[in-house]
Amino acid sequence: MKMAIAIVQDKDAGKLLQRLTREGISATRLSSSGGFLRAGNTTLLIGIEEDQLDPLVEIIKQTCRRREEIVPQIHHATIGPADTNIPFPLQVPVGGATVFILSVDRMFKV
Ligand code: 2BA
Repeated sequence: MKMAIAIVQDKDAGKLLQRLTREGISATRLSSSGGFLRAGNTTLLIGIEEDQLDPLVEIIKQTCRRREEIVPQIHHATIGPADTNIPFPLQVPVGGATVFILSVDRMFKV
């Protein structure tokens, strides 16, 4: 058995979970946030048999989109008549999904 940890954008999480449920793939949804943007995202824990991995990857590819996020930055300018803080936007690509696949030694339910 494998454990897929998929970090996806909140905007894609609903559609992805819907597809997984339809395909009979169980997942647990965790609210998370990225260390860089400090914005909310969704982490899915997906316990899955190895032969289901390829269909899982295909579903993730079909449902998670790459987007550009605009992050406001403050630039501290020291030129000009006085020190000035000038806001300027930084464009950061996010997604489609960051996925880790781990081997599971044992899984049980009681
Ligand atoms: P964040 O950490 O908020 O990162 C959002 C996006 O910012 C990243 O998109 C990447 O394009 C950019 N970014 C991240 N760290 C950067 C840095 N040090 N310098 C410049 N740009 C940086 P993605 O790569 O698509 O990542 C989306 C989210 O997936 C991340 O949100 C984080 O929550 C997670 N993630 C990505 N790589 C990871 C890793 N190696 N381990 C754990 N979580 C990861």
